[in-house]
Amino acid sequence: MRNEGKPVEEVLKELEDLRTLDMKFDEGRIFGSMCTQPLLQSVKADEMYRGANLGNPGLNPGTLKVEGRLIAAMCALMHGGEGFGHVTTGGTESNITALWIARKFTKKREVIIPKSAHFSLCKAVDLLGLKRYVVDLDEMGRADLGQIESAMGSETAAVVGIAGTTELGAIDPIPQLSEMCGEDVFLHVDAAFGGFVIPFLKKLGHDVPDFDFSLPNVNTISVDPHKMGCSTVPAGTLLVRRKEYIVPIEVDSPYLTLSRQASLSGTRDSAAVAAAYAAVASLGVEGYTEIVKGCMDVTEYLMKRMGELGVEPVMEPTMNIAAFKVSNAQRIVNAMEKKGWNLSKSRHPCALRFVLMPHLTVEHVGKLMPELEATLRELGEI
Ligand code: 0PR
Repeated sequence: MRNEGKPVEEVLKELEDLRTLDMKFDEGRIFGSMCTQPLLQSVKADEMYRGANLGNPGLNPGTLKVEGRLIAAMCALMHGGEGFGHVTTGGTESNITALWIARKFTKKREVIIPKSAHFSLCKAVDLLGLKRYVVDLDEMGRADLGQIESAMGSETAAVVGIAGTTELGAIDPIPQLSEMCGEDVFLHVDAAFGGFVIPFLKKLGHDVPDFDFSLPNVNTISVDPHKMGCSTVPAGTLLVRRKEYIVPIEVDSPYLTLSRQASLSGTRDSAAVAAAYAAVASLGVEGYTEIVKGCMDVTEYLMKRMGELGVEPVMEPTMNIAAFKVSNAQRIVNAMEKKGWNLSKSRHPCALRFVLMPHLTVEHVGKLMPELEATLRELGEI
């Protein structure tokens, strides 16, 4: 730190200049992110609640009520009755907390995780000293049930199912996992992405499996408002079926206004909590269904355009994530980056991946395609 501070205007100008280096969602060039342009009402709510701290809720009873309303709305969406849980910084913190609960609650240490799992679950396994069994995927990118069954034993603490995998948007067979786990094995569903997609795909008449608390043995679910919830970063939710699951991870926080604390974070960003509530309360099921419909239309359009180039999809997309068979996805991603486009790749299988988030339109895909086609030709992919 400098001894003498700079004039505020100078610092703000410096920040403004650096910000111009960042890609912006509304420019329509980001096709590889699971975040999106936050809704205006979320941005406003974010500003309104900046500085409030849910780590010390006694000082912020209003903010605490907002969190309660958000969790109640999320639990209702997940068919969770009264519903419990809290807001986290995102899927990573929710996944770590869920496996922490599972370890404490079952007093066991083995977890079964599909190969498609987000790397946050590797962090969770490492931090919590768990033993991990990784199971393969079927041709639709879903966890192999046979392998899960064989891996399950008397020391299994938890099975993780993914409802909307990061790379392909696949949905694991959660109804079957719920049956297999019964009451003894903890079932955590990572719906960080899919939690704000699958319920609305259902409304649109898509044939998608159940994945939430409507299944009797789903214990915890993570769903992120800062992904398809269209709210500001950082906001995830960890939803739990029963309040008693939280008790084993609570610690005494005697010098705060609330004597017990269950969240991994201490001081907690509250602006994003209000922002998430603003999104959820104002959009409702109808609003999100419209958004998901828009994303699926854009996905379909991309599928059509890629089909015209003769590039095959890895599978028919289940949600607004599409992946295509190419021989070297990384080279394409790098070449497109030089041209100012953000694409991404998937590992299982290695493919060119697109996430068609709400900031993208058919027109954006239309602008992308000639440059992508040229790149694919330059690299000998087509
Ligand atoms: N679970 C799933 C299924 C996820 O896809 C992700 C993140 C997480 C958990 C972890 O969530 P947080 O990153 O909120 O802790 N998936 C994206 C990824 O790592 C996150 C992302 C978002 C990446 C925006 C890039 C980006 O621009 O690919």
